[in-house]
Amino acid sequence: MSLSPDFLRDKFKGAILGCFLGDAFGSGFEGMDPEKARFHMDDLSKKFTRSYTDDTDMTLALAESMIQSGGVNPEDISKQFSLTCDLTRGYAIGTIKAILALKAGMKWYEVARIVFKDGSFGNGAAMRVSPVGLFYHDDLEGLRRAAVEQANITHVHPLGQWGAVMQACTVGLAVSQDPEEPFRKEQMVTDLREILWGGPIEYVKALNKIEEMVAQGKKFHSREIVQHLGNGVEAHLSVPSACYLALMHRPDFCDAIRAAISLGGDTDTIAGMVGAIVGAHVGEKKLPAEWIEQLEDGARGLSFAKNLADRLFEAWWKIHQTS
Ligand code: AR6
Ligand code: MG
Repeated sequence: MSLSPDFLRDKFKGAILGCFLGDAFGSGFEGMDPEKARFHMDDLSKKFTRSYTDDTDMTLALAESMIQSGGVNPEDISKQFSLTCDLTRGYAIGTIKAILALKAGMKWYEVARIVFKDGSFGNGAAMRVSPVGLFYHDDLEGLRRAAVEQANITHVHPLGQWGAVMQACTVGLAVSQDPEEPFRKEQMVTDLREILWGGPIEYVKALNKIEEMVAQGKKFHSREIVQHLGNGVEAHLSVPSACYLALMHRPDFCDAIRAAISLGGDTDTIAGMVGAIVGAHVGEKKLPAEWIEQLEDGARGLSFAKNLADRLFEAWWKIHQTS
């Protein structure tokens, strides 16, 4: 498969804006149960300015660092986190404490066990990882390494690390696919299984379940998806759900985000991860314009995010043109 540079650029923008959209549209539903989330689904058609939360905040910071470093460099990412992360945007305690410690001058490899001695298994390292999926989409081994390296700053627990690997890999596979060509969900599951080989049993079990659900061919009810794959802040109880939903609902972006929100629970993060995957698949041009125009702008808002995605593509292209 060979995609034109213009289409790849569009896919980079699709993933970053897809994450922004899922996060901003999903954040009003956080903590609801699936019934309540579905009951409030009409809120998605109301028009107002939609703000982003920590999911987008960290994604942008990671992308910015990767542009400067030409890839993942934990020391530089940490500097970027301490410089630009806005801790008023819905961050959870493990990541807040880690970033506060970075701001206070601690080294990047010293902060990940401040709150949880065995490290965090939250989905914070997965929710921000789409720039890694984009940048390493043509090198899945490099992608796995980079996903873990960026996770290690805040999430050294294997479940937190491998959740980042699974999400980055799904984004990477989505970038590589031409949406005009037939989409083989089963192949995607096989590729994920390969990259997650050697990881925690929780992800193997989740992939088995996804495979079983995909084979049944039907769209499962949100309550059943929650029961089988989860809707929590834990990486292993949210990343598999996001991957499954993106697989089942692409290429319809709005449909995929609605399905993510209807799970309830960690709606902003699950919708953000779904948005990044589907956006990477279809590209920016296929994202809903009437949703994009509601996104917060300003210093680090919509225009900034678009420009950043463009620059991330340029950084990737620079390396690939000369190699
Ligand atoms: N032991 C017990 N509970 C844990 C552990 C552990 N080792 N690790 C995580 N948790 P955190 P994040 C639970 O705080 O991953 C935002 O809303 C614990 O309840 O490391 O960045 C985002 O939008 C902990 O507070 O932060 C995402 O939804 C929680 O998991 C989410 O938070 C999250 O882990 C990202 O959170
Ligand atoms: Mg969240």
